[in-house]
Amino acid sequence: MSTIKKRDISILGPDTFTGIRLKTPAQYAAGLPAVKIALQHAFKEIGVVKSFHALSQMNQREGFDCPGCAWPDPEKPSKIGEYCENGVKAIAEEATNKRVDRDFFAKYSIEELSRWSDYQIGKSGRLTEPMVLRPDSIYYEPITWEKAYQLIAKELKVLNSPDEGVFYTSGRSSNEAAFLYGLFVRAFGTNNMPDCSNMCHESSGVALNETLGIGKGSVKLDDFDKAEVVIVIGQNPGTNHPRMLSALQKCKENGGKVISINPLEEAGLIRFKNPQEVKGVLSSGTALTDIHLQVKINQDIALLKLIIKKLAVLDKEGENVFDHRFIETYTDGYEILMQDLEKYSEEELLVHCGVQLERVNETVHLLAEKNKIIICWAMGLTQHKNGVDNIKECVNLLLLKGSLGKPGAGTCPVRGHSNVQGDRSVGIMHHVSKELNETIQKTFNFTPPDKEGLDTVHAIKAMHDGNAKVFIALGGNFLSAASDTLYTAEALQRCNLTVNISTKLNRTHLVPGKTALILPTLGRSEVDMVDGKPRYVTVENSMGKVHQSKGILKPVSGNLKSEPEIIGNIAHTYFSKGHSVDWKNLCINYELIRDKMALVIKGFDNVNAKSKGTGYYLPNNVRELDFSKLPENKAKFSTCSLPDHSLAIDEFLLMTIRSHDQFNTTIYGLDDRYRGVYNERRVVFMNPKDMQRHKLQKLDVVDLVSNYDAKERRASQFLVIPYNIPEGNLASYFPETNVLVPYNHYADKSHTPISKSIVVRLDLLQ
Ligand SMILES: Nc1nc2c(c(=O)[nH]1)N[C@H]1C(S)=C(S)[C@@H](COP(=O)(O)OP(=O)(O)OC[C@H]3O[C@@H](n4cnc5c(=O)[nH]c(N)nc54)[C@H](O)[C@@H]3O)O[C@H]1N2
Ligand SMILES: Nc1nc2c(c(=O)[nH]1)N[C@H]1C(S)=C(S)[C@@H](COP(=O)(O)OP(=O)(O)OC[C@H]3O[C@@H](n4cnc5c(=O)[nH]c(N)nc54)[C@H](O)[C@@H]3O)O[C@H]1N2
Ligand SMILES: [Mo]
Repeated sequence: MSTIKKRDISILGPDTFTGIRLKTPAQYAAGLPAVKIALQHAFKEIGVVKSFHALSQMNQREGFDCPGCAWPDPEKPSKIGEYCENGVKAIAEEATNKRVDRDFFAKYSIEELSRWSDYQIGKSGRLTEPMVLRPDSIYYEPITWEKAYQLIAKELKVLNSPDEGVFYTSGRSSNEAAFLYGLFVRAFGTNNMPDCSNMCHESSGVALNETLGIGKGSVKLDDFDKAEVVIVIGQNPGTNHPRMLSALQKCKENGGKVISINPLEEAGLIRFKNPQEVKGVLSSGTALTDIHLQVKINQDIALLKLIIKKLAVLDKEGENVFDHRFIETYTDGYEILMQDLEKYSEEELLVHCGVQLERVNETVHLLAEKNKIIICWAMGLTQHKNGVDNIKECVNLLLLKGSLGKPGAGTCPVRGHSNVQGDRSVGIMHHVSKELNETIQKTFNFTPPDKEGLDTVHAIKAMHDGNAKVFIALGGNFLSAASDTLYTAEALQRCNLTVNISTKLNRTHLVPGKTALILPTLGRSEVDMVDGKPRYVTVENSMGKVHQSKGILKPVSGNLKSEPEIIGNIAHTYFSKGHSVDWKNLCINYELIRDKMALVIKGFDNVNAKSKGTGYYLPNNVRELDFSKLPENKAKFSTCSLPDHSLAIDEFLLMTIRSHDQFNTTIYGLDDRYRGVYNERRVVFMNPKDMQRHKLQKLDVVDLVSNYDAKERRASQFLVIPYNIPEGNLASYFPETNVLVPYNHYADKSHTPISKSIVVRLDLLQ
């Protein structure tokens, strides 16, 4: 075995402070400050002219889909602009005028770059040409596209089995790119397709599939206009899906109520000043939340059970609270659910969830009278050991109320990345789908593998154990996004080859395998030309609508390739000529890819025509109340246990959340404006009573320490911030705190890391 010189890399980057300033947390979201700050970001990164050019086409019919979150566009996008503060930041980040070119890489070694903060790394600019890092070297050097493809083909060919390859996807890729990638990986011979969804909404997919027969939500955007109640649980839309606030505003204007369930009182859920409206800017805005239930971290099941139990009492008293006709016709398991509830006392549930009884009663009285209810959720529910059950308990409530398959009601898992749902629809998954394999076989004349592949956490272990040796990523920042940063770093470094198809430099590029490649690709906002003609791609939003996206900006470099081209060329080089798929032509002509998607993917028939204009909705059985895919042809009630978090006296539950100035591992800035924290990310939010008990003062410096399976993990140097958060709970930002999350602790069934309920203690630094 050849030995390799160890590179002196900092895995976690600096843990120094940047100069904190604190203000009172905000009492409303958006308004003029949001417009001002958004434009400041854009002007600084891309200049005034390019900013207005880009923003005029973002989320417009002939333009490009925002590369930020997956919230849908209205049927008639606003002419003033259909985007939010964080969408503008996303575009500023992608279209930046700064460049990470060959001179940059000649100047800075990866050892040096690894000592930069994520913020500095991200701000260095866009990647411009393919780069390679050779074994023993600490400098990336230019490489031609052709040589890069050959290098990948060579490393893939020497693997003992296709299962030694890992093919990650992040949810920004188009349907066309993801389809081609999934096809190549299956043709190569493995289902090792971990994707960002494994760390994100996988728990939603599992829970919804098991209970309702589809892993996606059921509501459409205009359901918010008709809803009587919208419950927003475990989600912070003011920061992560700001355009959702307009939907909540409409709901309120039509007489609907909003309930928020969250350990924090997030500004975006308190009040919204809609920057698209004059009155939104000038007036005090719209109050959004009617009832805030300040649940303790991961005690949502206790709270929901308590609400359901109290509703059941009213129902028994003859108040007709549950929709018995719906329950009878469409569901299975009602009696068992009611029996199971008997096991719990109201007092015990109240103590577990930590919510005031008065608030619970208000909620019960509101819900008792309504039957058009939408439940929206995100990472606050999915990233726990019992993430799947959290969502099943939400489904229980909706089923009891008959709140499915009718206007103004249903499930709304609010997706993260702009095309994460589409990537799944077109075949990115580690599970085997017999149906998909059959259509691939029929269309392309090869047999896809029928062995389950590796998801994210198992891919990390396989690389760590030496059972996987080549890592290829279609987007994303695997090292920083995944749990257990130090363990994941070892895993990546043990690979023979790591390949990142990326738009921007990130920490994963700096923690490479023995050899590493960076393949720079076009961003969503850029013109994608072939033979002088622009191409467009398709994406699917959070509500299952497929539509086109066409870039309009000049690419940052003439040496970028589109994602489909890169994948097609890797496949073409790997198979040389001997394969039944015509990779070379397929990757040039997206119409051809879509024609094939139409043959292979359910719901994509005639996608070339149907995706034009405002696009079309994919089939959704819940909207039709068709549960024929499930046993007994019925939707399922579930009995879920209460999570067990018995903490020692010095232990806390930590949730790792996003600040207002980041998109996952991309750090836009150092402010978390709504929570009143400026110019600092190394903070931990703590209840003042806990601070007193632990003799901590504001801005004391602590280490966060987790201890799972007798292994201590440490995130150093965090400033304590007194905050309105339940006792025993802490909050801090990801990715800095990912080092604390053990790779082998994850949600049952979905394997989503437990990033929102990590047991930690605090070490006070003198
Ligand atoms: N600007 C911006 N937009 C984004 C992203 C981004 O980073 N920046 N990321 C995108 C992605 S990939 C995703 S998945 C989404 C993420 O969107 P969110 O899920 O909104 O993101 P988080 O910051 O993880 O927020 C989780 C929320 O859940 C709450 N929470 C935590 N634990 C619990 C709990 O146990 N119970 C309850 N009820 N609440 C809890 C937190 O207080 C917080 O308000 O946003 C997408 N959009
Ligand atoms: N502790 C903790 N960990 C978490 C979470 C948490 O809440 N807490 N959230 C989890 C969630 S919900 C998610 S989704 C994951 C996110 O995991 P990832 O999706 O892997 O991470 P991102 O930070 O979104 O990836 C950013 C990188 O994507 C690349 N990129 C951007 N746009 C494009 C594009 O158009 N094409 C290509 N090819 N590359 C592009 C850029 O190089 C950029 O550096 O993180 C997870 N990790
Ligand atoms: Mo996500």
